[in-house]
Amino acid sequence: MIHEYTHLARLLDEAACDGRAIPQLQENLTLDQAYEVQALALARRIERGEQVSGLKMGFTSRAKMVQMGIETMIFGRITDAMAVEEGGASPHARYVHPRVEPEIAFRLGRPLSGRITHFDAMAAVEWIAPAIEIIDSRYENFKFSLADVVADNSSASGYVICPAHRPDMDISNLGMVLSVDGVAREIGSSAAILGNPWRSLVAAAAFAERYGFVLRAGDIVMAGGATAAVAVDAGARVKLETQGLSEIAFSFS
Ligand code: OOG
Ligand code: MG
Repeated sequence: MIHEYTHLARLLDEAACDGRAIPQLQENLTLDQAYEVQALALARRIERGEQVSGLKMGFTSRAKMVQMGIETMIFGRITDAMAVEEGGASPHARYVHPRVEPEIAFRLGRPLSGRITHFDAMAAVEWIAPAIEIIDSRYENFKFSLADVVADNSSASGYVICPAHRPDMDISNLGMVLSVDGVAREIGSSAAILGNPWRSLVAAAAFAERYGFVLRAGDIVMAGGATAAVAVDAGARVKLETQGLSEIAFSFS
């Protein structure tokens, strides 16, 4: 079995490296087995010199669940190699079929793991920021089962974050407008993220304990898309405006 998971991790990792789609897995993996594949694929990134920079939550909003037909909250791991500079550009050819989504990110000043309260979460955060996540499924046609997407690191692929805001500001219901080439494509609120994005950080800490790792000081936690994700073409400029927070943008080259 372990041998087989290593094989699946290699398939997914190579597809991510090449920006090339693969068929959905035909394996009937359990959720725990899928997270095992995810961890093995992450180990390959680490072997290549990438450093884990945190965690991304998935399916924390109704809009995302409806768009992808999955109702279970999931996570993936992000690395330094996935960071895209705010105002910068990311090569479209690096991805299979990238989509962007509006998120809120937390940067931890202290480690977090296990059953924590909203207040524990707030006390551990150094800064918060608006974030654009670039998701990219390694599966053909962006179609997957729950186990497939978890094995594929929950489509983690890129993220844009910057600049930071104080963690004591109220982020429970901030308007968010995601635009592509100057046209508003998705309009929503941070309240769509589990009713309040802080709940996503609480859930992330529980995942960390459940799957045997710790969210460390310095790690970034992405709370999950507040709206459906938007497919983007090469050359597109993506902008996120979040009420009360700074505007962020980047382009696909
Ligand atoms: C899976 C990742 C979900 C989110 O914010 O909900 C996600 C996908 O939709 O491909 O990143
Ligand atoms: Mg996301």
